[in-house]
Amino acid sequence: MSDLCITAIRARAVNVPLTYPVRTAVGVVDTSPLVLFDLETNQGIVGRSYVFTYTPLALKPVREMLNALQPILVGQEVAPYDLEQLLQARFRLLGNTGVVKIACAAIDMAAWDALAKSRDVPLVQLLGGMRKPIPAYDSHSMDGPVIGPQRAEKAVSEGLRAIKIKIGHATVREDVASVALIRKVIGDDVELMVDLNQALSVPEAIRRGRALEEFRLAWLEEPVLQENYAGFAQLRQSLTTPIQLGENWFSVDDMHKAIVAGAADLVMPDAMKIGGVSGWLRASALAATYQIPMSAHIFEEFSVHLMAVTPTAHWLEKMGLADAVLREPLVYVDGKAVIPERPGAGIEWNEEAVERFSI
Ligand code: SMN
Ligand code: MG
Repeated sequence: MSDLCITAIRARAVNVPLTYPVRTAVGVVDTSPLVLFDLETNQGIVGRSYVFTYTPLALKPVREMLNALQPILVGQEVAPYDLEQLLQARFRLLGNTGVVKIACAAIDMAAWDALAKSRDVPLVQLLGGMRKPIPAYDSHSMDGPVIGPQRAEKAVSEGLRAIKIKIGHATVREDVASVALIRKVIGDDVELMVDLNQALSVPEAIRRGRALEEFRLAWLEEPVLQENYAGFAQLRQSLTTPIQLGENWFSVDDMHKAIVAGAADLVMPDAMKIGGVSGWLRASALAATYQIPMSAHIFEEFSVHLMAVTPTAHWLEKMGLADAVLREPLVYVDGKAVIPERPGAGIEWNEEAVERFSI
């Protein structure tokens, strides 16, 4: 019987400024809305995680969803598997998706963090892996012809060996111009991915994909609505550039349905939406079964540990959405993320910044 038990939880909502807004084909994410979650235990160990709500409109609902779970969580053992089963059963009628799933993922990540801290080891070690460098790509946006090249040049000068940009402009000409410009800046030895954030119809995605074949892209990410698995499968038949999706799967079941529908050359679950550490581990087993390369979507502080125990690990996404409220943001050397030696995932809040950005 583990003697590590939950004594309290704390959920704080912050709206963090971003050096670069995340400009996507379907909207701009101007700030980084985060709910910071602390899981306090009877041993004085505090599990920490954060969730990203994409829009400040969802900050209070997610924070209140987490706070509402305090009566259920206090007294429970810090056993991530059993906590997940308890919460899944509790929300079976409402549905384990959306705000509920996001809140449960925050709890799962914080529980695994606390468990690793109670063993005084980095999360990767608790999961049976070793600290190793994890290849990362720098994630940019629809940054335009001036900022785009500047960001790309800076990233390459810092050692990144892969860059993602967002496209999905009004015309194929603009998309081609945008990709051509960055390919020219980074050269042929740096990988280039593009993210269309679900903006196109299938016929238009085929047109764009064909127009972009010459640039040897590492992947086309979410070219069409992420639920349109048949459309993804059609794109895979029509194009040679690998098709990537996964950040919007709210369960491993969604991932399995996409794979079975032939939608994915590559997969990139989101550590929050897929269900935290527990959900990620099941997703990584599924990707391994089908031998599909598996990348991470944002949440780099947990994902860096998880990628080290992912059999088909591909790329980590470097985006720094929480850097402003972290005491020690993730470190990257020669284009690879360094898994911290600190116990757990390594997340500690910069309390002055948390205070400053609290809503
Ligand atoms: C993305 C990430 C974070 C906010 C909005 C969009 C994007 C990605 O889909 O894959 O980086
Ligand atoms: Mg994306």
